[in-house]
Amino acid sequence: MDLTRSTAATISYLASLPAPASLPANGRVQPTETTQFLLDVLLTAYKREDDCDYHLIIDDTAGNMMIVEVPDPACVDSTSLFATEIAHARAQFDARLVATTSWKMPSPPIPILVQGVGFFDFLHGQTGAAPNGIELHPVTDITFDPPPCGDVSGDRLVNIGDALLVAQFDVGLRQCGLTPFSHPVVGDVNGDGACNIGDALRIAQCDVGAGQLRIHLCAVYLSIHDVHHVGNNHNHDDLNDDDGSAE
Ligand SMILES: [Ca+2]
Ligand SMILES: [Ca+2]
Repeated sequence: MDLTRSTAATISYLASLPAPASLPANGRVQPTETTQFLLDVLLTAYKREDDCDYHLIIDDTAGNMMIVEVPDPACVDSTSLFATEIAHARAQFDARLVATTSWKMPSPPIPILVQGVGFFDFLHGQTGAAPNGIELHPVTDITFDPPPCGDVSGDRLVNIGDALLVAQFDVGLRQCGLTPFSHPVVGDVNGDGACNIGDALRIAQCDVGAGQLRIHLCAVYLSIHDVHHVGNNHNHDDLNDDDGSAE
């Protein structure tokens, strides 16, 4: 599987996927368990499990929650496909929070962009589990307090400066991931999987009060040096779509 790509999703979408009739003890069920997803959510609770994984409960503020797991790199085989990403995500978490064997519930919940690989767990009464047992496991990247949708410059303001950066990117004068185009993840404000003049115009419209950005439209991941279409889940809700319709 390609860990440089991820698919923007929502908890409600993932929770709507039918769990496989039987879960293999080893191996991953395609396509969900071989897909890296990106969720724009709130972190509501976390703890360190006995197996040293961090068990995180995430919430979409619409009544849906699910579990994402941040494994312990010490317990991961160095030959694992995910070894580098697991160590990275664990370090990101540890830099911000301290997980212990007691539940901690941040108040208010913390906005996060969390990326990880789909995984259907056996339902055994886990706190925070989705009805179908879907998790992100392992988590491969976690960004706390992500910049607002449209804020590609990272100054937490969405204005004409961001529109100009996106326009410069569109004509090849800027590269994703390089300062000040530091937050390409929030550049695709219309959620079509590309970062281009359409997004620049949308941001400019918002700056003059002629449009509005919906925060979840930005949950399309652009890898550091690449821009690509990352699949779609538009038929499940309109969070990633741009036409405003409830499909
Ligand atoms: Ca900005
Ligand atoms: Ca776009």
